[in-house]
Amino acid sequence: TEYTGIKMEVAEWSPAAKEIIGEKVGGRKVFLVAATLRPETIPANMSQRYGQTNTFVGTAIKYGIFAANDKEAYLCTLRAARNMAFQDIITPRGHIEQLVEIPGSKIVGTRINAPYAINPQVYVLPMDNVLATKGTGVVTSVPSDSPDDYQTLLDLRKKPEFYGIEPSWASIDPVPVISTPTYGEMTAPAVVKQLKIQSQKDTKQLAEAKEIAYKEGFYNGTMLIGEFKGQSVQEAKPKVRDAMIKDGLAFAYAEPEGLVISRSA
Ligand code: ZZB
Repeated sequence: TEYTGIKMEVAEWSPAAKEIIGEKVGGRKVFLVAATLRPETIPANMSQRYGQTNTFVGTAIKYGIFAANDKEAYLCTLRAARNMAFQDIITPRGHIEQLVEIPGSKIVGTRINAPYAINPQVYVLPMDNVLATKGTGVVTSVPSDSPDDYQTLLDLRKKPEFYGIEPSWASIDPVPVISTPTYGEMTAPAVVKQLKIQSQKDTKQLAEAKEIAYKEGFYNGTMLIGEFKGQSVQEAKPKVRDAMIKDGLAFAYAEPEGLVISRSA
């Protein structure tokens, strides 16, 4: 599977994370790295990143902060860091240096850097259905186009105390990025409604919703925003990806096929 790894610089750690991390990352900048198959939903340049309203981690998942080089460190699962070390993302090749081990539950409440015009304060929030065995274990949230992200955002807003978050952390509304003929400018909310999905626990229906949203976005979607506004998703997708990679905001991240376990499996 060919993902795009999205780099999101930490602006301020949660108090719990701060305590664990201390001085252990040295002078390195730390980035959460999210793996996505839909880079076109978060078109970014140096000053803006559209679509993203927050980032998700799994509270029961163990993460690490790994030195990428002398200046940067990446927060992801150990499994992902190992893969990165064989793709020249983490150097030297094949070698990983874990600076910190940290449970997902402690990362919640961390704020990521958003020098973006639209969403200035983007928080790390908990999601039940994050798989430790896929991608980096960090998921960038695009509730306009991802049914899982949209439903999780609704759950968090309904029960912030239960999920251990401040209501304000989940206050950013979905931002329209792609329009589709069948579902309009908010594909994920429309599909969630159509399938009568009630919570994150409706995993079967969510898998179906994801399938629908993927297909509709890819084959019939048009970009509403950013440099490639007006173009079809099929056309814009590789261009958005290449532009973000060129600007140093993302990198190509692949996973060996046999090791990928899909969430719907
Ligand atoms: C942003 C985004 C925007 C995504 C969207 C999807 C959609 P798949 O197809 O099952 O391989 N993801 C990545 N890693 C994980 C993980 N460890 N656990 C759970 N979910 C994860 O799923 C790949 C997508 O699932 C990725 O692309 C990521 O969310 C999430 F508008 O990134 B995506 C219709 C989907 N729309």
